[in-house]
Amino acid sequence: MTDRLTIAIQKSGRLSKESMALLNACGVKFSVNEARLIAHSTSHPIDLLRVRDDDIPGLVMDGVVDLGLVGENVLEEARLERIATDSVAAYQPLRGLEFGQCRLSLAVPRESQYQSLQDLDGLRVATTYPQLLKRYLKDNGVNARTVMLTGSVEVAPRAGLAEAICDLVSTGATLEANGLVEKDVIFRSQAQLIQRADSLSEEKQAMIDQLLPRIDGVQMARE
Ligand code: PRT
Ligand code: ZN
Repeated sequence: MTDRLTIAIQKSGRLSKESMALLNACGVKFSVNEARLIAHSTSHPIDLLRVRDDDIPGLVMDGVVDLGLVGENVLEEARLERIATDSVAAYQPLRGLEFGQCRLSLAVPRESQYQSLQDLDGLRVATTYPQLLKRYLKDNGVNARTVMLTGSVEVAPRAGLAEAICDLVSTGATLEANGLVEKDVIFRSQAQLIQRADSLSEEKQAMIDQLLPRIDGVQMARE
């Protein structure tokens, strides 16, 4: 039996289309059945595992899949969370991919008196990225409380849950629509290709070594 390379990508969301397009452009073809978790490549001994983006770092770090394609924001949050809970947090970064760009920023209501980060002392900040936020606050000596929300972070100030938020921003339209103003950028992100930390079979590693220059070629052609 051939040793099949497994790659985890986001099933449906902002990274899905471009993740599939990148693999396709590298000559790795798939026929995806939307209802299925696994898609077998029709051109290579490669299987795609289509999951929620939040599951991708853990699948790679636990060695359940060989490669993963995920946003650096989700990856770094998961790494910090795993370190905090004494779990295995290692992976090999392979390539920064030129899609999924966004920034994790602190934002406050338009009418807020906010002038500098220190003004958050004693206040509450709502976020989906508690680890990245806590690291930033700690590095800057700010004593704010983190309020963890899994979604709709931008409504937290209006709902009276927090005085500030820390959320992903790309165009800024969501902040604007919710009467919020972006203040500090705490983390810049794009999609990244990662590999599990332990070594793979020669066959699998050879496939990755063949894939990487193709990815570089595709990215160069897009510039
Ligand atoms: O279901 P699953 O868990 O897989 O998906 P998800 O809903 O968690 O993630 P998804 O598909 O929304 O985003 C996947 C990844 O795309 C993120 O982890 C980022 O790496 C990247 N990305 C790039 C973004 C954005 N841009 C982005 N703008 N992720 C989210 N947003 C959201 C943001 O949270 C805010 O609500 O878009 C809104 C802001 O956008 P603007 O343009 O109004 O500023
Ligand atoms: Zn997610």
